[in-house]
Amino acid sequence: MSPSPLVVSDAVAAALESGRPVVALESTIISHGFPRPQNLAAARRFEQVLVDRGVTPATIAVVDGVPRIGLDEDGLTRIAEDPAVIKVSGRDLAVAMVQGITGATTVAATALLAARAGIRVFSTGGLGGVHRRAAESFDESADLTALSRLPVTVVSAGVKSILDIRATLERLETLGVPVLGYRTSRYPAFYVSDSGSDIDWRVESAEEIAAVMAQQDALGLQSAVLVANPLPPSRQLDPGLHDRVLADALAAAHRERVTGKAVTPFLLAYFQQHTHGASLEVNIDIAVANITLGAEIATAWAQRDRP
Ligand code: PSU
Ligand code: MN
Repeated sequence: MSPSPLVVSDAVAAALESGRPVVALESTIISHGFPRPQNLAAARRFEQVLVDRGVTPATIAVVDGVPRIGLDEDGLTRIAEDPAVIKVSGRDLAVAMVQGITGATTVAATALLAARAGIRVFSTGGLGGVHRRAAESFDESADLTALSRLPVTVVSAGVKSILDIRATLERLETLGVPVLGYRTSRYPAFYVSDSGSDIDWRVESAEEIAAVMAQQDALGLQSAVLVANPLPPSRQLDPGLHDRVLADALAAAHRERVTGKAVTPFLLAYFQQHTHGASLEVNIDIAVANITLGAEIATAWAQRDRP
């Protein structure tokens, strides 16, 4: 076997080495999820939320062809500010490395690199999933199959209603990925706290989630554990506004024949433009809440090893 091509930052390597908590963060949310220039401030804030809780942040991206686990200030700035940064999923990683590309990693690629580096907890905003009309387009995010084979716990606020949420939950069932509602029995729909779909498992604490991770390992299961963390209803996006913009966004994507990996960024950008900043604020709230819960899970996980 050739040596690992990953470059793990000194801070992340030291934390992993000594069994201290680490949380992975994705970078597509920075490059393609949030608008410039707010995205750089958001990326820094996400890392600070972890630092404040004694957890080491590992923001993951490919910089000049190097998969980096833990970005320095220069790397973070490039991902946020350079419009040439592309979106890199798992299948793009090897080519991006050969061609020296700078790319932001999706949930699929981030989970893959986190798992290879030995990081067990990863917080993000929303996951990719099955798109509406997938029966015709076959558009299902590679996030789902990636999560079926990577032992990482992923905290999200569910998937956005730009997707077919019921179909996404069905696929996760088929793929053998456990979905745990954090203090809820309903799957959240990102901007809105309740998608209307039930989930089978409700958990009450970070310790309980860490215990589930330990039993997954004990059983030799290699899939992710998904933790669904809804925003409190008082902080969700106005449902009327949400439904209007959603319908327009889907119609625009259809009309403009957006396909492939451009679909998700197109819908996210449309949503942001047409809610006039309201969605941005909710989006940041969601990410911060998921990172906070990720910090608790990583801390509970680290404590299991040292009684
Ligand atoms: N959904 C969101 N915000 C995001 C994404 C999805 O609400 O930022 C990003 C994530 O990086 C996710 C990716 O992994 O889009 C999924 O893209 P695709 O549908 O092309 O697989
Ligand atoms: Mn797709």
